This record gives sequence, C-alpha cells and structure tokens, in this order.
Amino acid sequence: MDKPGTTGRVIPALDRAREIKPCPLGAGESCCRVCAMGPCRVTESGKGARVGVCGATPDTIAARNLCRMIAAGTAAHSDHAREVVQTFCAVARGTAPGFELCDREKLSRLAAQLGCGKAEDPAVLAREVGKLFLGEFGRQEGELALAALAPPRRLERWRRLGLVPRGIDREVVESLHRTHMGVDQEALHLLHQGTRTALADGWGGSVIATAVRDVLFGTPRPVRSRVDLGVLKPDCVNIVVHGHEPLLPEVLVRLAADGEMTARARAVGAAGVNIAGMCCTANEILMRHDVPVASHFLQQELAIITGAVELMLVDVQCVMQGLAAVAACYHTRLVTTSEKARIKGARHVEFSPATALDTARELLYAAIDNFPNRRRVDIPPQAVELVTGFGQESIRHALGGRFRGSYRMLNENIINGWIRGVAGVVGCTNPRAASGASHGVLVRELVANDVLVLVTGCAALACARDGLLVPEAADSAGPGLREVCEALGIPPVLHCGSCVDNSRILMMAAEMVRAGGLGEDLSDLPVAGCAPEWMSEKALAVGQYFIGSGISVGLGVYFPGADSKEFAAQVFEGLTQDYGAAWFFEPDPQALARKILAHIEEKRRALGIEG
Ligand code: NFS
Ligand code: SF4
Repeated sequence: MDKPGTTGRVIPALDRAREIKPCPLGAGESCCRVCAMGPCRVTESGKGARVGVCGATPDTIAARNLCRMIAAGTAAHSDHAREVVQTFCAVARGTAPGFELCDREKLSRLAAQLGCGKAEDPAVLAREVGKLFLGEFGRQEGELALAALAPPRRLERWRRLGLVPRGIDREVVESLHRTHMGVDQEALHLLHQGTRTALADGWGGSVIATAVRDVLFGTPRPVRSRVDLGVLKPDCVNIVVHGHEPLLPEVLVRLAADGEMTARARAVGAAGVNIAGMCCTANEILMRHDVPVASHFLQQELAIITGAVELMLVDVQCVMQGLAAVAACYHTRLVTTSEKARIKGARHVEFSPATALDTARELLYAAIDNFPNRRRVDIPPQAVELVTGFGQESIRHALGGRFRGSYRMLNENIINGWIRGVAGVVGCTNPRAASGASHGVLVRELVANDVLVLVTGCAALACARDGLLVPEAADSAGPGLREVCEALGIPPVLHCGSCVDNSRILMMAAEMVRAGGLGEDLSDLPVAGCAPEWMSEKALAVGQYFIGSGISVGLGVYFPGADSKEFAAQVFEGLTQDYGAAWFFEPDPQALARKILAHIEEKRRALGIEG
C-alpha cells in the first residue's frame, strides 16, 4: 500500500475497510432498528416499503438516527468533561496530589465571567467554579449558565426557538427518550432536539472540558514540535499515550523527565524515556508541553508495527479494538486506564486522581522493564515540524496587532479583504475518505484563497503531517493571507487543540462578533466549518452545535439518511431559516473547498464587504 499521507506500509484498518463494504442502508437510506417490529428499511422512491411497520416515514427515521448519534457524541464529550471537572474538584479539595492549579489567572477570569465569587484563595475559587460546572450536568430546569457566553443575538434566537439547553445530561436523556419507538415523530422537531443537545455539548461540556484543563495544565501558547511515526526513538523506551483524557498522561510526562526514570532506562540499555501522543490526547500534551505526536486516528495500529513501542496507554474514545490483536504480535504492552473502558487482551491499570502519581510510576517501570523484550525495530524516519498552541487567548495576542487584547485586527483584515474569512477544519481521519489526503487538498485550496484555517483533532494532525502548520506554509497562501501571516510570524493554519477544543473556535467566533464590524450574530460572520473525514458521532455533535450557533458545516464521507429527500431538504436548507446555517455534504475535498469559499463570499456580500 502506498498512499499519500501514509508511511507507505500496510495499515490494518485500511485493509479491513477494503474487505468490509459500508452498509448502504445505514449510509444513504433509512434503516430503523429501534424496536423489534423491525429492523425496518424504508425508502421514498424505487422498490421497497415507504414506511416502517409502525408507519414511521424515512425523514422521521433519518432525523431520529441523527438525533441519537448527536446524543452519543454529546455524551462522549460531556462525560469526558465530567471526569476532568471531578479531578479539578479533587485538586481544589487537596485530594489529588499529582495535580495543581496551574493557570490561576484563567481561573480568576472564569470565576469573574461566571459570577462565582472573588475569593482570594485559588482553592476556594476552584471549588466554586467546580461546583457551578458540575451543576451544569445535572441541571433540570432553566438555562445552562454557560449559554450566556454566546452573543446576545444568538441567545435571543435560541430562546425564541426553545433551544437553550437546560442541563447537559437532561438533553442527552431526552434525546434518547424522544427517539425511542413511538415518541417524537416529526423530523424538524427531532432535529431541534438534536440541536439543543449539541448546544449542551458545544457551549456546555466542551467549554467546561477546555476551561478546566487550561486551569489545571496551563493555557496553550504557541510552541513548536514534531509529528509522525519518526518521533519514536529507536534507542529509547517509547510510550504512546492514546485516547482523550490528558489527566494521567500529564503526570506521566512530568515523571518521565525525572532523573530516576532516565537512570532506570539506562540500566536496561536504553537512552531514556520518550513519550509520544496519539489522537486527541496527543493534541492535549502537544499543545501544553510540546510532546511530539506519533500519529492521528488512522495510524494507531501502525505505531505498534514499528516494533518500538514498549507501552501504549489508552483511555476512552477512538481506540480501535484492533490494537489488541496487533499488540499481541509484538512486545508492546497495551494498557487500558479508564474505569469505563476495557479491551480483551489488554492489561487494566486504573487511573484515579488520588493515586495518579503511583499509577504513572508503575506504568513507567513496566515500560522500561519491557525494553529488553524488543524484537525487530523499523521506524519510518519521517517527522514533520509543526507549530501549535492557538486558543482564543493566544490568537487574540498573535493577531492583536495594535489592538492587542482584541479581535479588532482580525476583523479589520477580513473587512479590508486581506483575509476573506475563516474556516474550521475539524474531525477525524477515515479509511473511507479520499485516500487519507483530503485534508491537505482541502486546506491548501482554502489557504490559497486567503482563508485563515483553524484546525483541531485528527484533522489538525493530518494537516500537520502535510507540512501546513508552520509559518513557512504561508508561501502557499494567497497574497493577502500570506502578508498577514508573514507580518505576524504565524502559520496560515492554526492548531487549536483537541476535539473538545472546538469550543475554542466557538469562543473565537463569539469574540469576532464582539469586536464589531462583522454583523451582530455568529451567522453573519464569513466563517464555515467542515469535517471532511469524519467517522465519530462526536463529529456530528460538533457539526450540529456549529450549525445551531449559526455557522454552516460541510461533511465529507457520507451524510447519514440523505437519501430521504424530505430529510435532506431540512438539514441542507430548511435549518437555515431557523439557525441562519445548515449542513452541506461534499465528499470531494476540492469541491468541498469551493463550497466553503462560495459560502464565505456570500457572507461577505451580505455584510457589504465583497471588495
Ligand atoms: Ni475527535 Fe479525538 Fe480523532 Fe475524531 Fe477521534 S481522536 S475527539 S473523534 S478520531 S478527531
Ligand atoms: Fe420499524 Fe417503526 Fe420499529 Fe423503527 S420504530 S423498527 S420503523 S416498527
């Protein structure tokens, strides 16, 4: 196998994807399996039933399925957030010895923003903030307190449409209830509930996860690092941290730098301990500690195939079960660390905030002890430079110019046309998508047309491998964007973190509205989002909360249920009436770029700034 964007060797997931043809019912058509009178396959045209045994129509079934996927995605992001908040509360109580409140300034800012006290003592303040955040999950009535972070126009619109989330857990549960057999059976009504649930993710769970991790581990600032399998070191004990919760990895990174560990590694013939990240955990520790990245989602099995990984730690989300079978062929120890997730064939060492230090030490010892068991090592040499660490704070600083501390200069650059608009390119890498190269094709086209690109998740890592996350990439930008990037010394593609950090993109968009000159609502901005290689339900939750916030989103791969014309009319057009934004679908990366560019130009025209 020799595809662009891969190392030229076999990727097990790609082989399996070739063997398994995607089920056409689950993709375009409407397939319902929520009750035992079915599963029912229904279609609006051609041969086959028009409605399910219960009478359900294709558009209802498609909306029901989408709503369920959004609920699962929201649950994943938010349950992850809950885990981080619980650790944060334990730190505030003094019962998590491996952690501390790192960014106290951000903590005070948050507390002031949320109106929860002015206590001098950071631990007291953290307890207040932690209590408010935990309350957001279980709130039964009223409005999510964090919804107030949205621009006033957007909040008004949500209120008018009944879309302000009550509690995070409540919206997820209600989505599951409404999609049970025989409950909510009107497509648009179901889509609105999908949106309310997604908003509980975007403005709730994800904001909470990002904010709390910034306070605990530091708010990202621009740093350089490297990405690709070449970051694994042949002479070192290699540990790959994979998954989504950066809690244990944070402690591990700190401990690994300890002289004791280097000495232990030397005793078994290694030069030291090398930690590399994978998937969103990679994004987290990359942003805050410039820890290099081994790979994105699609390459997880490949890391083990190098024969150089002594230990792979996994917690929750986007961990392929196939890792266990691959690890069994090598000396690699696969260890699950979350109470929520186990894999047959993997060892389980559970993380808890109270014992994180001991657990991290035990795992480091286990990795070092495994070094002598290595057999053949074959690490592809590639590793690409990248710059990371852009959040609403650092972008404000980097783009602030003479208006340091505001988004005015970004807005001015957009108004005067140096930058045409902003695109968020997010989500996964998918073996079904255009040969793993779609991110590069798409992003190059956007950048060449003077669109500033913000990236997160595995999409960010794919762009990094493509060499797009360095200031020198401005060479391939259009003349306006190039000038801005060169003046500021920033890349044309800004790495904003993990998938929950899509909340950073929302906050930046809100800042752009606040800075003035580009309309009064998020739907006025010349901004679009896309997930060209999405695979996870989380990506659908993200897309739906962007749309519910007024930012249109393009999806690649396939759009679930799109064969139902009535459903397609709703998601691709109808939603615009209510949200000022809708989905669009385009599997071809070039064409997707063109659609985004057209959307941005349309928004510019509406603002009267087409020049
Ligand atoms: Ni996002 Fe991160 Fe990657 Fe996709 Fe998975 S790791 S949370 S879901 S695959 S970007
Ligand atoms: Fe079929 Fe209706 Fe049951 Fe769905 S809910 S499986 S459409 S009978």
